[in-house]
Amino acid sequence: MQWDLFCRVIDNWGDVGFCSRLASDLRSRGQRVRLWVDDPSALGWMAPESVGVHLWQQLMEWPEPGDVVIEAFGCETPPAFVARMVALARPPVWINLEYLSAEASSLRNHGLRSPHLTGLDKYFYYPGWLPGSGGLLRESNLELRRAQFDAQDWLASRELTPRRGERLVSLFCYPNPAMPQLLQVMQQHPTSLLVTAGHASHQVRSVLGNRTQINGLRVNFIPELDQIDFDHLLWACDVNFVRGEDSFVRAQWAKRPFIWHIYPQADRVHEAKLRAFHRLMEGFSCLSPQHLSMSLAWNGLACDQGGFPWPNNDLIWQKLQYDAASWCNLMQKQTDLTTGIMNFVTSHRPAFF
Ligand code: TRH
Repeated sequence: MQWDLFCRVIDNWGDVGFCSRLASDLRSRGQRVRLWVDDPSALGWMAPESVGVHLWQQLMEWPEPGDVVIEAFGCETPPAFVARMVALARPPVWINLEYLSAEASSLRNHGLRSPHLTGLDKYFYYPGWLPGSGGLLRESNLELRRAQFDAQDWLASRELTPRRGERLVSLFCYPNPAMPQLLQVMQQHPTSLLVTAGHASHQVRSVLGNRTQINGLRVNFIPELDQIDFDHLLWACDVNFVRGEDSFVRAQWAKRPFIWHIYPQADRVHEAKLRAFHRLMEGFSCLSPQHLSMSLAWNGLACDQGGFPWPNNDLIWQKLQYDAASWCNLMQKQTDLTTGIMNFVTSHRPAFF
């Protein structure tokens, strides 16, 4: 089938990062995909191999719509394209692919039909963790790739091999007021910190200045990685700080303890989202108190304003590792998003498969 996937870059890298992953996953399953993006610049380093990317401009001649149209994150399909959809004898399946959330409303609204004023139907598709949700992006070969990955080689080739006794931590985040506390506590526990490009490195530099080693903390600034290598980074580290949506999901597939910096929204909407995710993990007995304390502290939601609650005990870290692996194993059993969306399209236009 021919898919048209629309993506507007609101900010940061997640919108286009997620869409490009979805497009290539669909392609790997034999689908044809046109990815329409208003700002594809980040793909240059994030997904240099990506094909079928088209610049979405204000005024343009649209081709005939394909069999499926997806507007990612409510980005409104361009009206001129919708007009072409309406004119087709057999209009495409039209999907509004929403943000990921563990809130109950996502599960309730998943798959709902929304009649559009043109007479077409649009369907809400909500990614998620539970059966009955739209699933999470997970390529069919992901587990095999991860199993075959040699972390020691990968780290050595980048001169990032940790020293004996060091905990290897990756850091990807938004501007975060808890940064000084985190860097402070890491000085007390042997840590090799791999800081990603962008906000994380700007902040670490502003706290530490030119220093890259203070007491037990060693810092390496790493360049922008493509998405394949970003996975490698997450698989190689003992603990991953991630943010937004896409890196958050990738960290869950890494089977390593992760701390999520949720995208901050007005009126603390993000707090409800974060707590809903905590409840979900708790429901599967995969959330230890230490994970919860770190998550709340990192997201500015802890009542205790003391130091960062970094566990200082190896047994606790073993438990965090066990939880992360159990969580991944459980979630891997769920239907992935690409399969889910293809099934969804099948059931809404049965004649196509
Ligand atoms: O960049 P993000 O914050 O993106 C999004 C958007 O801001 C979006 O508008 C918002 O609604 C959403 O967050 C919640 O975080 P995310 O989603 O983790 O996307 C980051 C992408 O960048 C992800 O695809 C991984 C990729 N990446 C690399 O490929 N290489 C790198 O070196 C780094 C640091 C990231």
